[in-house]
Amino acid sequence: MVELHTNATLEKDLDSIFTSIQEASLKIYTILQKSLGEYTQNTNATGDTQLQADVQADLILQEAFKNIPCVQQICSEEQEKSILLHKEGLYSIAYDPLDGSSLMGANLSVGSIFGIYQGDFLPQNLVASAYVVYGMVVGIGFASLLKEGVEYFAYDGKEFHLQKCLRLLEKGKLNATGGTQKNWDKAHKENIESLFNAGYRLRYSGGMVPDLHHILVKGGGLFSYPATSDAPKGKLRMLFEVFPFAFIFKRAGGKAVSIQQTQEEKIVTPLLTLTPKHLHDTTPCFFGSNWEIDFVSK
Ligand code: AHM
Ligand code: MG
Repeated sequence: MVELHTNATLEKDLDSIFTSIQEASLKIYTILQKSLGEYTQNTNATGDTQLQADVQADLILQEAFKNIPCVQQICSEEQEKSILLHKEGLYSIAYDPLDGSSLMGANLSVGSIFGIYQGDFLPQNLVASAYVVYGMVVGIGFASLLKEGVEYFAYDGKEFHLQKCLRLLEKGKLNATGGTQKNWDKAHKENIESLFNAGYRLRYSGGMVPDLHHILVKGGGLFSYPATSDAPKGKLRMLFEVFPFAFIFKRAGGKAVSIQQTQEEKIVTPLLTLTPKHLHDTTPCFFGSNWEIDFVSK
């Protein structure tokens, strides 16, 4: 259980972390504007070939968090192990420096994702999460235990301005369907098909950050990255992608679950109750407004 420090301390600490994320996001955006999505010869801990921009974004964020004394440790999708920064610090930050970077060559939006934990990297310890969308503008979604909803800020060329507080309706209209369709199980196929039959529209760019941001901005829908026959534990990583967005969807008034379908039963688990065994563990994941998550959980 998280023993919450006084709200004033948490507010001050989150403020300095959030300011660093804002500053770092602008540096990363400068790199993206000059990049054509060039690959390096290296692979990361999951075996993905890294782009030059993945490596540069990771270094920018490492440097940014080094300057914040309350950050004890960080771990990045691009690093095999966590890195100790300040022994006396209270927070652990897990981040994906450039999610969806393989889309850069197609000039599609990409993002950064941050989970801010008070204590160790366990979902129950999350006190805040943030995502950055690098699109036509740099936009940042931020949620914490201090406020309801998800604050969305956009950069106007000089500074970040609060645009709106994102909250989900009970039910939406968008359906973002991840994973290779021929490898979905029968139950998942049927659920996705019935949503389309009920009038849901496909919205899937292949970038988790813009796809989930789209659902948050439009007020609801479903994003699914299920277990598939080739990836029974899904693709998306708990610490860097899944937990931060599960926290965000919860703060926005929605739900986030993992679903495992065996021949006998369907096991539905709230994402924020899972325990990763390794930093890079993955899980099937479903994010959405309440109606859609209840529908796929039946
Ligand atoms: P990455 O961290 O290697 O960029 O992969 C994560 C991305 C997510 O942004 C997106 O939701 C997913 O991979 C798309 O995968 P797929 O192409 O299998 O649908
Ligand atoms: Mg990623």
